[in-house]
Amino acid sequence: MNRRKFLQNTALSGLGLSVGATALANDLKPDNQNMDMNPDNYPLVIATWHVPNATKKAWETLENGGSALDAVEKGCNAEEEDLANNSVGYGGRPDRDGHVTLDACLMDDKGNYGSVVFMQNIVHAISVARKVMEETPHVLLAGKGAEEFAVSQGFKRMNLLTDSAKKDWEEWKIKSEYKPIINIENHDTIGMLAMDKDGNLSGGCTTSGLAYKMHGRVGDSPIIGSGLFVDNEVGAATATGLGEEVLKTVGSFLIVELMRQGRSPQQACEEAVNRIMKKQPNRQDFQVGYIAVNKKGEIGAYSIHKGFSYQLYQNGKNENIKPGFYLDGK
Ligand code: SD4
Repeated sequence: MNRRKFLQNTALSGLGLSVGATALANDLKPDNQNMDMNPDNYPLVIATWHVPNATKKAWETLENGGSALDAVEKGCNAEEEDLANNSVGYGGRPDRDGHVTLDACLMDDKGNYGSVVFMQNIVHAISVARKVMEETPHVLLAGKGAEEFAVSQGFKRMNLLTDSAKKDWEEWKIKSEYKPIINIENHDTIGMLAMDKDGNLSGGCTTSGLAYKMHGRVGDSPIIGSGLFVDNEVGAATATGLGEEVLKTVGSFLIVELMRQGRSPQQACEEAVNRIMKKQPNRQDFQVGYIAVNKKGEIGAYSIHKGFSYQLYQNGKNENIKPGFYLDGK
């Protein structure tokens, strides 16, 4: 190559580079530039599954002047103390050894995060997570340490294994079939996102995890970026379903980052489910569901299977909605 050609090529590839860099910068640009806020859409509360009491509690908290963080905490508390909910708090199904172990986290509009994992004997795991966030220099406490911290903060110990959950577990033990496959139709880990009247976002997620899991197993729900992620400049997302699959794809963070790059909440939720299914083309025996909201107060939701629903409290209406799902028509 003669010197002239070399210089020409270098100039061209330099040009290519700078054009490429500009395109990349544009691609990565938004945060919430171009994302006009739309006060008609908020305040709002959205949560995984059919949880009208929880969204009502959260909505009332906002109406009474509480923050979005207060709203998700109070909303999630409602499910934690609900005996009819077998996937959260009191009444939650135990692990294979008969222990109810809880995972929970929350995240506020300033990017603060608090979490407890594998905690026993304290019903309001999400409130303990909030104490971790606000009262300690840490973000995540586990097991006995989380329980002892909770007691030091005034939480009362109690046996979370109800008679009916114990009976189900004893029946399960007869066969002890351990398949960590989540029931597709009926589980109700609560992931909740709230937007206050000024458009500020917070989120929370609380669960007793998979029924009859191995003792010590922790799922996606309390892990930042997997079960929950909030970025007040962009939006928020939360997950339910088989936590192992959400963890492997860092689903909630992925959704928020896709929204940052300009995707709608719906497109972002669909892409997060697609990423899971792409890696598991031969497996359809588990459920994952996502919900998301962006700074405009637009909503997205998507799951693998039929059966997932979400609860939306917006403009004074508390509705349960069934979103689209990946296996529709497949
Ligand atoms: C977990 N994601 O521990 C949770 C379970 C769940 O409704 O969502 N259940 O894997």
